[in-house]
Amino acid sequence: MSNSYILYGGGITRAAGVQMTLEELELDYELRHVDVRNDEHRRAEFLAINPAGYVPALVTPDGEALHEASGIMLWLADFYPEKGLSPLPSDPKRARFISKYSYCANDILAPMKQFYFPHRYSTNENHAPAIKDKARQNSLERWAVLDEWLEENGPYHLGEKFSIADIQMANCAAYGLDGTRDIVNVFPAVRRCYEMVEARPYCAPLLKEIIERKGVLD
Ligand SMILES: N[C@@H](CCC(=O)N[C@@H](CS)C(=O)NCC(=O)O)C(=O)O
Repeated sequence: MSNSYILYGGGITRAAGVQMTLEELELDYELRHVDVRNDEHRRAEFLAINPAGYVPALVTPDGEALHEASGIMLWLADFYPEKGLSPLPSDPKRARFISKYSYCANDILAPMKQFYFPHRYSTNENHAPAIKDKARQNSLERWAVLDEWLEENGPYHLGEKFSIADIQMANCAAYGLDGTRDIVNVFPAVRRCYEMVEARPYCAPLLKEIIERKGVLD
């Protein structure tokens, strides 16, 4: 059995948020690339680790296989409380943290996924352009809500305190919609938070990689 974590992902996927969390926690891990463009996530070998057939998946040193990026990040942050990447349940900031963290995992991500994969949301391929347009509009509306909130409560989701909520948000913002800057260029408080994450030595290279490779999935 491995003494370190094994992260399945790589490329510009949600695995980057988990990887940034592992880096910030200074944990040993091995990154195993799963090439979703070549359907490696549908192979039996990977489905044995995550039957849902998505990256990321994380195998813990105890051999437990976890999936769902936001759940994995939250578990890691809570499991290593000394690093302070999430407020503990007894901390008054936990309520705000969970609320905003869930907003990004659910409401921000859902329309972005519809935007990237519009053909998955109708049996009629002619619908794809309209689905994409509406998803863009929905996405911008949801980012606007977060932007307003960060404007009042930022720069990080927890004010002056960095957390995995910022990692998750930066990971989404880096993808952008049509281009890699079309979220951060529109929303100033999102941009401020994003740039603070981008300035962190452990997060910087992974965000840079997303931006450089973004074109691959477009
Ligand atoms: N709910 C999952 C979704 C993960 C997900 O959508 N992963 C993408 C890469 S970012 C994937 O594996 N896509 C392959 C596919 O959709 O076939 C999570 O948040 O971890």
